[in-house]
Amino acid sequence: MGSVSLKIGDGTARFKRATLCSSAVNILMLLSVVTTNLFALYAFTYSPKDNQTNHLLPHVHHKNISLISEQVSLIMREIDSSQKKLAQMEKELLGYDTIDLSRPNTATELKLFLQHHQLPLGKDSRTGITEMVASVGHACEKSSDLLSQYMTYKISGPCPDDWSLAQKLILRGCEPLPRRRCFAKSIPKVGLSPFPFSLWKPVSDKIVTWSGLGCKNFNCLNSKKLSRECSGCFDLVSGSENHKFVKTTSKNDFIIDDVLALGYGGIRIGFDIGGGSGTFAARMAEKNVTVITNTLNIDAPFSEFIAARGIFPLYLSLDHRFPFNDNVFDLVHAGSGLDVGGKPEKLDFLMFDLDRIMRPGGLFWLDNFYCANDEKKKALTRLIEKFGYKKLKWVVAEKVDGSGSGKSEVFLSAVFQKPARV
Ligand SMILES: *[C@@H]1O[C@H](CO)[C@@H](O)[C@H](O)[C@H]1NC(C)=O
Ligand SMILES: CC(=O)N[C@H]1CO[C@H](CO)[C@@H](O)[C@@H]1O
Repeated sequence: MGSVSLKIGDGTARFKRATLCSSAVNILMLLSVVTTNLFALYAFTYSPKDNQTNHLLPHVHHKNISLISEQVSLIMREIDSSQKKLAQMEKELLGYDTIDLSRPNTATELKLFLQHHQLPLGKDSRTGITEMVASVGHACEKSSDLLSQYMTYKISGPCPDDWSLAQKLILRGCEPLPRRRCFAKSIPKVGLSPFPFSLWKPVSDKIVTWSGLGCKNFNCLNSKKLSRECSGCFDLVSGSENHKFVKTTSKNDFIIDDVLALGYGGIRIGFDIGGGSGTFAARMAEKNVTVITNTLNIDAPFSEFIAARGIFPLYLSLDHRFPFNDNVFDLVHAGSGLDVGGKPEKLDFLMFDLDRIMRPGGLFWLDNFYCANDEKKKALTRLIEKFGYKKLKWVVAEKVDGSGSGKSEVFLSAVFQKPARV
């Protein structure tokens, strides 16, 4: 599902490139500091040609104040210009550049959207801002052709049927996307059931978009293993989906009631990453716990399906900082979707962000995390140890691969409690 996709696309590459470049930038920084100091040394030891009067101390003193201030301002200008040069070099090295709107073929709508607007009354005293700036992901610059294609449409007309183009941009790190002034294709959502019946009511093929997808109906999707969290996950009636979290099939499966009991009734809102078709949130909804499911539409209309069940889909890649304030969630649930691939730091950044949005005393439920090898398990364990969580449950178990290969795989399930850090 959504999270799996995060291994695809340019996300990883971007990250790698940035770390590679950082040492080059460090060297540049060092060089710049050394040059600036040498320059300063030179300026202060430099004596003017007409130094016959140097022995007349009071006079010299006067003279040099003006001379020195001249030199100092020269140095300041020099420092300023090298800093600018350095920033430019750093930008080029890291690939973090602002969007070049002067490029030919840049869509007019993009230029309009990104235009800065000065606040009419000057600086706002509460926020300190002086202008309104529209935000768009810096990596959009790398996909400027796709972005301009995305921003080309008839104003107030129907948008092109291009949600998959938008998702492609997001997966390349172009997130957030610019807003558009056109009407997205609308699909009549007929036959939605009232909550809570909606949680387990099969969703009609007719109320979701199939454009840009290989499958054109849910039957087709159910015959595929889309990810570890979703194999047949759109079948809410006859598959294994409706057993999840209420019945166990292995030692790694925890029952929702057991986990909620660990929170002593304090679990009211939660966040699920890699949540497949939203079954975790659905089961939690039955316990009166509101769960937001983070998802993209990778190979399937996850977002629409989850919404049709009457639960909250958050359409956001895992590369994006979560749009929640610190310490808000009572529970975070994640499975193999946590494995974002790439450098270990990538998982670090994700885990720290998940930790940030979880309140002290909140629970982190690691659910059937697939450990491809022992190193993976150790790396995750080491990382989680950094957070000083209290280990409430911990199960490492082998399961025979569901695809029928007979191979056994190692999974880790655990429930941790976030401490109150002071
Ligand atoms: C959920 O809330 C409803 C309405 O307040 C209540 O009737 C029901 O018993 C609650 N369910 C659980 C599992 O707590
Ligand atoms: C105040 C004063 O005498 N300033 C002198 C310092 O030296 C410069 C250059 O040698 C002179 O032009 C200033 O008149």
